Amino acid sequence: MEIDRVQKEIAPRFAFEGQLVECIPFGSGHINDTYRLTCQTEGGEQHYMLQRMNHGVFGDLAALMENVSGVITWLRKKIIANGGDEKRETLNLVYTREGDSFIQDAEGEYWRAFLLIEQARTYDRVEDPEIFYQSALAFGRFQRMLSDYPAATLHETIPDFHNTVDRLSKFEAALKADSCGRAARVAAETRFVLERRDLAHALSDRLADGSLPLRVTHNDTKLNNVMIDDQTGQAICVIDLDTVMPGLSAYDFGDSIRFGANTAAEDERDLSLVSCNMELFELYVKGYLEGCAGALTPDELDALPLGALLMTFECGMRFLTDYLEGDHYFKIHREGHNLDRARSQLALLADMEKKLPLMQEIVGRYR
Ligand code: GN1
Ligand code: MG
Repeated sequence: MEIDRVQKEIAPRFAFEGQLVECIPFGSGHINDTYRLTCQTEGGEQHYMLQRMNHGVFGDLAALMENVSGVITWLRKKIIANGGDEKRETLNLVYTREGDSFIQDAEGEYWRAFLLIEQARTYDRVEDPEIFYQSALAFGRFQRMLSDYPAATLHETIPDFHNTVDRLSKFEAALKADSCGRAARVAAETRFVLERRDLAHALSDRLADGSLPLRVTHNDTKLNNVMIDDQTGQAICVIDLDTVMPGLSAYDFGDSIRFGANTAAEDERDLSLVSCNMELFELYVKGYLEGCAGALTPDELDALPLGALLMTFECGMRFLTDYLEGDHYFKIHREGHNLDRARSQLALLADMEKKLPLMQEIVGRYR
């Protein structure tokens, strides 16, 4: 059994303290598989996160781990200089007994480990608006702390990750190939996507003409990629650094809105429940701009609402593409899961299109 193998073959290769006493599946990501380990030490218990990295999604895991350790080292220095707690305010890698940042096991799979941040958790839904505001502060601060990071040293872990124009071409290719015979089932969604070709260009063109600057961005700013302290309710740490790459601030802002300001879950089947909550939108604008503390240009501020539309559009296309290709990218938990996710994202986009002028007015109020 997998857990048995993790305990006997994988965990012993990492420099964990104490005696391993428990190993349980952990987290809700769509890409990697995570286990929570408990080790009994002399001083009590120490928890770790042991993660199998998805080699199908990330082509060059050595490059990815170079990014991750580079960013962590950078954040640690800044946190220490600010008098913060570097064990809680950033992820910390646990190296292997040989001093490497990851291993390959006998079955060819790749693993890495982090200290688990104690007395904190992630949220899959905005249970309390304050949590969403806290996540906005955290992603804004993250943007600011990495604003002077040597971006040229970062590897592109997934090329064209937020190139929406390229995502559209990939969708069209999947549609044409129709490898699973599912295209006929998504005629309405296909029409909706293809009517929005121009939208796909909205940010890429502005990056190309130089009006929006390339920044170091997180690129997967879902609410559940921020740890919230159980006691204080404050955001303490941004996690899931696998897609930190050069990108647009509007991507990071937009992906947070897509996930957190949605009145429904990402995979909601009842589309009447799906909409963009404008109070949450406003709260996120406030927190994100506070966290960025003046780091964004006027053109970037103008582009934030479009970021929300684009990230939602892109994610909808990605889920639909994966459905057409047989669900090999995003983990699914039920039949048609990627189609449900795609429909829900496209419904959210339709709602956001109506609210774009209001979004622009709100950003205007906080700039
Ligand atoms: C994936 O790994 P996770 O669940 O945080 C995906 C994101 C998508 C997201 C949709 C590397 O993120 O790009 O927006 O699912 N990550 C990757 O929920 O593709
Ligand atoms: Mg994640």
